[in-house]
Amino acid sequence: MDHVENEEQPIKLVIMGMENAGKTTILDVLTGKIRETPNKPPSMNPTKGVERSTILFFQKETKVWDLGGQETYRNEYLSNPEKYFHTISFFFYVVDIQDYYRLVPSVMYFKGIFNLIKKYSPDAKLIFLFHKTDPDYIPDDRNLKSKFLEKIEPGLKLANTLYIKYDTTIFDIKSIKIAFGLES
Ligand SMILES: Nc1nc2c(ncn2[C@@H]2O[C@H](COP(=O)(O)OP(=O)(O)OP(=O)(O)O)[C@@H](O)[C@H]2O)c(=O)[nH]1
Ligand SMILES: [Mg+2]
Repeated sequence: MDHVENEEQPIKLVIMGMENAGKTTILDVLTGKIRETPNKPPSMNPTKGVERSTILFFQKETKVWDLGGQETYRNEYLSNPEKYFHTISFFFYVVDIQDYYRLVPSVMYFKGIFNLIKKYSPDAKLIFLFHKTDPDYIPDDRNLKSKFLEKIEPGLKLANTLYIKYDTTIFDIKSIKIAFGLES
């Protein structure tokens, strides 16, 4: 009986990353607010704290927590982890591959979060979205995706944690749908 009840609990999916990384834009594709590939980046407002929505994720009703990434909010999540990091099934971490300035803070933020996920939701699946991989973006010698992975991989290995990664961009909404299993 307990087992059946557990299965009926709604799934919790959390999406985090630095401010301006593109989290809410990504979710707008999944909730159908953005239906077609735009020709310029959509105008967005920073998310204030946590915004919750519901999506179908692998045919299951899933509660999505979009955790706004501005500094005040980041500090709040890390200071009160028991409010945010419990019972997570899927954890998406978004990295803006065009944002050189925020790469190191993003690595630090992820490391802090990762320890808390290990503590509060050790079975959560970990997915990285290397976002703003726009078709016309030329990475030059500052390949932020490999720099980010280089910095976090040792910690993941040490904790025996596997992960999945996707390149995504709002200029190809299929890339976002693929990352969330809506298209193949
Ligand atoms: N070039 C480019 N810009 C994007 C892409 N996705 C989102 N943006 C832009 O990035 C900016 C920030 O997007 P948001 O979705 O608000 O970012 P966020 O991660 O939710 O930010 P917070 O709510 O502050 O944590 C907006 O101007 C978007 O239009 C993308 O794939 N490529
Ligand atoms: Mg947002």
